[in-house]
Amino acid sequence: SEAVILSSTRAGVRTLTLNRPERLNAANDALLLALTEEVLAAGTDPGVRVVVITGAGRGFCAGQDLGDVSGRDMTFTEHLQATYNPLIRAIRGLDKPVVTAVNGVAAGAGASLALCGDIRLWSASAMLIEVFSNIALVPDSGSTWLLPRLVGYHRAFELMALAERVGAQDGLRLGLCEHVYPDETFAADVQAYAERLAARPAHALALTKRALNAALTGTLDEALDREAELQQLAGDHWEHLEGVTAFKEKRAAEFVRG
Ligand code: T3D
Repeated sequence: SEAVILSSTRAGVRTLTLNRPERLNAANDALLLALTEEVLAAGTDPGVRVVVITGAGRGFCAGQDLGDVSGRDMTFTEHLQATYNPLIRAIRGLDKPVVTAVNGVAAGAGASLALCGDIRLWSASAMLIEVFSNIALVPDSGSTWLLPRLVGYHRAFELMALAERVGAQDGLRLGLCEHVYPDETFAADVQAYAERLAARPAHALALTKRALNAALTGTLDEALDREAELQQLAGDHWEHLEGVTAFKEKRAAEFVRG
């Protein structure tokens, strides 16, 4: 049978495609474990500068495959700790930018996955639903942490309590995505965006991601100290010398080597 995660690489961009289109890419354990493994593998592959996560067919990810839950020999807690949580941690902890390219509906844990990218690109027909309350569950996979940081407590509660459907224009307005592209050109637009990101200084972006993620949970005082430490790592790296030299020579910096 075909792989539940497809992987391809072009111009430093590793694209991971959830591949259960007949189920709108609902996540079973095989898919979650394979995706986590692929994200971590992309992190250590020197040929990869940016990771894109997207879905095959008309959906992005419809969340937990509800056909897989009954008869499971794990508690909910055990299941989340074994599958979704390592995935979300792998993405946020990865030292490379992760773009979530939301090509269609993102529901439940699929919405959490859509939101946890460093850059979120939606197609015009993308839709996000905090669908958990429809089946009387609690939002998981990081949604309770991320969504209120994006839209505030009250809007987050409303979206979660009513499982309202957020379309692309509302997603843009609410800050759930950075850009919306037409369905017809979505894959090409995502690749072009990811290649722009891949041309940026990879080491500096890795430190930036680390600093931002830590800052979201800490104080200004801690952030100032962390910035001072990470700035040393950035400033000592060849990328910094290249950036400054290029500026002085009035040319574009070249951040891709080897
Ligand atoms: O550890 C744990 O297990 C807890 C973790 C929980 C994490 C979660 O994600 S809980 C939330 C689980 N997800 C849902 O409840 C979403 C269920 N799906 C929907 O509400 C709708 O499918 C959508 C709103 C996402 C899309 O609607 P629509 O009308 O565009 O498509 P559809 O016709 O409903 O779905 C197409 C097919 O995909 C259909 O199969 P069929 O009838 O053609 O054979 C449908 O059953 C299937 N599908 C969609 N979502 C799921 C699914 N099959 C299994 N699991 C799904 N989540």
